[in-house]
Amino acid sequence: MKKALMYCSLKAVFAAMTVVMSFSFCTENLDEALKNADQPEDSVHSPAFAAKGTLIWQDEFNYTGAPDPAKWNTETGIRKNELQYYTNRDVNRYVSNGSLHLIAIKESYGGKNYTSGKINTRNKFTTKYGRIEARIKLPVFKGEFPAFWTLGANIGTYPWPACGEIDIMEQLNTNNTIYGTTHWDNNGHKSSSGSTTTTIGSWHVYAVEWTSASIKWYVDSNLYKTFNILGAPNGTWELHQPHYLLLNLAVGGDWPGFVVDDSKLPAQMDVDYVRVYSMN
Ligand SMILES: [Ca+2]
Repeated sequence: MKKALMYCSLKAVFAAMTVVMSFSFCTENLDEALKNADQPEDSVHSPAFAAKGTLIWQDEFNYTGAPDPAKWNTETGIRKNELQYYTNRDVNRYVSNGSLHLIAIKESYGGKNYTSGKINTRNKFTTKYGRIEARIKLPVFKGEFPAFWTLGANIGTYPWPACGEIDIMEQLNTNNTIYGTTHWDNNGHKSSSGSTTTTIGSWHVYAVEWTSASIKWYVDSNLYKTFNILGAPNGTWELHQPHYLLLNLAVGGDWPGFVVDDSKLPAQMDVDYVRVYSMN
């Protein structure tokens, strides 16, 4: 048993070394590509990561109109303690010029003073494990609370947090801090979180690499948090179940607070693509 463990650890070390080496090899090209990509271009790929597995799902947003209904649902209505009303109108979520736009607007609607966009892949795409990535340009205004995240597909049977949640990217107000978090249930709500900083108003690839052993959070090639889930320690079984994807731009809430810089609205979160690669 010990020998097997040691072998596994060595294997992990070698795997980690390979990952680090391939990242440093490709980072320069990727950074260069990102630097030259103020406008979203679908020719901008992430070769450092594509080699890690098979592309199993994607939306490159190479069309015009509502988010592809074969891939996405639009969520509508209010969310607890947030200031926006999510609508299914084009003004709040629209695809054009190679990107999805989630747009926060200052307007009275459904009893709220703001509207915005939120989409998900529930009942259309789920994945258990994989590299889940999106290239995103965040808005920069006080009151913003954008997120790229997952929820357990069994949420209908196992209400949050027992369904599990992986927050690939969350950010608050005009802060340069990016948060990566997972939530689960273990006789009550549990969570584990990490953070890093980046230039939020520029394009970045936000990703998790989720395997049966761990969840790793990245901004571009910067690995900033690793969470062990091997053997589902501390009741993390929900992190070994299929999850669906979500993207939204919230305005205000318990976490970002309730002060909004209306002078910056409308403001939009742009998403060049969402791609999912198998990890095995
Ligand atoms: Ca695109």
